[in-house]
Amino acid sequence: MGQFTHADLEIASAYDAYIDGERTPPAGGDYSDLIDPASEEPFTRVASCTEADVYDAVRAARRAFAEWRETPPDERGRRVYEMGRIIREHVDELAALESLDQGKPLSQARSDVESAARYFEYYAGFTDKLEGKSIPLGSDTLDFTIREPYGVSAQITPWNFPGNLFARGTAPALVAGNAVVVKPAPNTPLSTLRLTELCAQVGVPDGLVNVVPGGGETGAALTGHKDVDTITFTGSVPTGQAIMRSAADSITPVTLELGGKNPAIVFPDADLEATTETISTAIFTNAGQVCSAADRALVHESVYDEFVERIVDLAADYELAPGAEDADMGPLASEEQFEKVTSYVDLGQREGATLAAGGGTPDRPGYFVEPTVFADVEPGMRIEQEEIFGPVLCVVPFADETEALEIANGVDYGLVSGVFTGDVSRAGRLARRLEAGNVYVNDWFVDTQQTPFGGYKRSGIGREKGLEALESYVQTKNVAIALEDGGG
Ligand code: TXE
Repeated sequence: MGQFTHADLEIASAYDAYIDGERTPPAGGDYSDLIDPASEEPFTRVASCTEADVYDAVRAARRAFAEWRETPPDERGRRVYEMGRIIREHVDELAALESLDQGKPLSQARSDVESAARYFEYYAGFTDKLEGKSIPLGSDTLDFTIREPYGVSAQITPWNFPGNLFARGTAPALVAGNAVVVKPAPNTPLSTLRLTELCAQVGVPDGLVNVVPGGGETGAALTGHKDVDTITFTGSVPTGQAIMRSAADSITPVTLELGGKNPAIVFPDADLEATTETISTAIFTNAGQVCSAADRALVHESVYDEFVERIVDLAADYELAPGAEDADMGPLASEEQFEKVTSYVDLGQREGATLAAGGGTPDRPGYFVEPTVFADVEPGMRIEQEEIFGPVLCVVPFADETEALEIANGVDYGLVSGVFTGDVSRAGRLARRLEAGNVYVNDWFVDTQQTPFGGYKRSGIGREKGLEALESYVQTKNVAIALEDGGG
């Protein structure tokens, strides 16, 4: 039997919202086209939810929360673990769905879905370990803390890793005892809808996880809803700011993951062959649409020419094809993203950087952009400062460690960074001084379910993944009990 692919999917003519345990047509009756990014053709339609749908979803989540929070923790843990198991049983289908609307190669989609299952498996064991502590106030008071869920968690997810990021937020939210309403990105809702249906099949209250497909207005209706108790958002800085402003009205806590302009710093004592291979994967995976991509290679001037030569060769080897053909790289996820990335390719040339590889758009339908390398990039150029979110690497020379650090930290973002060197002291020194939530040394994408992930500076607030993520989904209550002197 060959690989399960797009052609094996049964695609419906339209997809509804998923509210209170049921596929639910949108109240306003509106659906929008979903576009296949590899052909630019519409292939189905999906509900455009309005405020009325968001209200129904939040109400259903509120009801489910009342039941879920009273479910014994060990039982909740078993249900969440089951979600991981059922996702693994449907990896082929989920991967094909995500590859279809997002555009990524099938095997990359598969690995993302497996990692989604792992979030449920990883967090499931924590339902009965969210312990409080007792605080000694003296013999006349018994004082202790309880960790309690917030209630309804709103999850606004983007289109680069739709299913994976659904799991990254939903699993810890449920484990902490919350119910969830998800608003997926408008162009990539299919894997989220299917994942939600699967998660509902493991014996949990109806309405525990709901999905309201739609665009920014649907998202704003959700994040501005007075009955939403906590918000988790992954996306752009301006939308993160808008969400934070609206959350300020109701003092709703927010976790924001807002992208980056991540530096990979390469010293002369690094293994250049391994380093260039790692950096090419780190910028070209998922066509560069990764918040933790290696956007900027800062390379010591003594190995600069060799670095550029090697990375240009690697970029030229990438094979581009629709996700179903499972080549190295698929198309970008949308026309908007295609316009954005190609305009930055033009801008880089206008700013005076050297286009050393790629830059073109293959003569075929689909939002394909070649793996692109800009050399001679100077600190302060817009292509060096702004998130392009595509397969575009900027290579910047530096003279010494101090200059490298200055360039690395000289952007508004601070998500991840990397140091490539054979000198462990240098790596340790830089790891302390880099303004980023994650530092990789001689490697990239070394984030797992267990490791906290999030941004310094404008890259965000709070942490996803690891035990730290649970902090976004529990609040602490302190209980002080006056003890009467019983005598005796
Ligand atoms: O982002 P938006 P877009 C960056 C990346 C990309 C750029 C634009 O640079 O090129 O953002 O992408 C929902 N209230 N990242 O336009 O607008 C929206 O429907 C509530 C980095 O997709 O931030 C979608 O579900 N929700 C990134 C989600 O927010 C709103 C991942 C993201 O959309 C809303 C994606 C509103 N007012 C893009 N407006 C990362 N950090 O990995 C929109 N949305």
